[in-house]
Amino acid sequence: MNAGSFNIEGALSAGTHQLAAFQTQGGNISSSSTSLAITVDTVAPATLFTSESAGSGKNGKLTLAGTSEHNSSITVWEGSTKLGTVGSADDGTWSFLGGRATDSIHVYRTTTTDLAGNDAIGLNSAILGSSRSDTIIGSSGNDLIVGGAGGDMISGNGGSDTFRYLTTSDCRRGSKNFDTIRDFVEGHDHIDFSAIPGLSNAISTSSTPKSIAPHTIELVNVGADTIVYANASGSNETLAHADMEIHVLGVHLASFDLLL
Ligand SMILES: [Ca+2]
Ligand SMILES: [Ca+2]
Repeated sequence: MNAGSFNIEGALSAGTHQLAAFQTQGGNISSSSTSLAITVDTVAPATLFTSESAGSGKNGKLTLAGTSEHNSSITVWEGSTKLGTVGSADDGTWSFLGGRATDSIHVYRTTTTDLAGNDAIGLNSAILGSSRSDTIIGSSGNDLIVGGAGGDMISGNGGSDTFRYLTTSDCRRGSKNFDTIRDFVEGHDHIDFSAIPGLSNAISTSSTPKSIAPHTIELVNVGADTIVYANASGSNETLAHADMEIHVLGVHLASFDLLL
């Protein structure tokens, strides 16, 4: 130490550290300096898509939203095209507003840099179907998949996938209108109805109901498959007037497979 300055070099582990200095001279110990807080962040940011929408109408804009580490910089990509960069808030949430998405299948990913400069690829991709009947095959990783309107044929293709519905018109009742999910894996995958108001209850049954109670999803076992019917209205609906129909192949769904 000289001229009132000193240097100490050492490695700090990840986390928050409070540093304080004391001076010892001739057996006397000074009082503590003001403490200095240092946060060492060696953890890569974990960014997730939690919602996506192409907007409504011809002027609808792409909206992607999710969670990450707080105050990070999130870049949204479609293939090798950078769509833009957005910052996450103090609570880690973020929302990206893009231009109009063409009426075709889109696949979005993120890369993130946190405040400490750690870089990471996002934990899932966001796949957005067109307004027509699409065949959508997810990545081998985790996907958030919105088929949109039309009777879509959807495969999650491994990973933990979320099949998300934004409105009841994403999968209407009847042939050519309903969606088919081909490879649902219980414990990994979920069907997410949380964006649709009025769906608060799910029941399993092995016989096709004549009518569906208000605000209710019926999970009907048919052979090895489940047919999902939904009534988002406040009154009983006959099966022919169900608001939604989804066929989930090769599995009997339970209420814990759904996000309401
Ligand atoms: Ca579609
Ligand atoms: Ca997947």
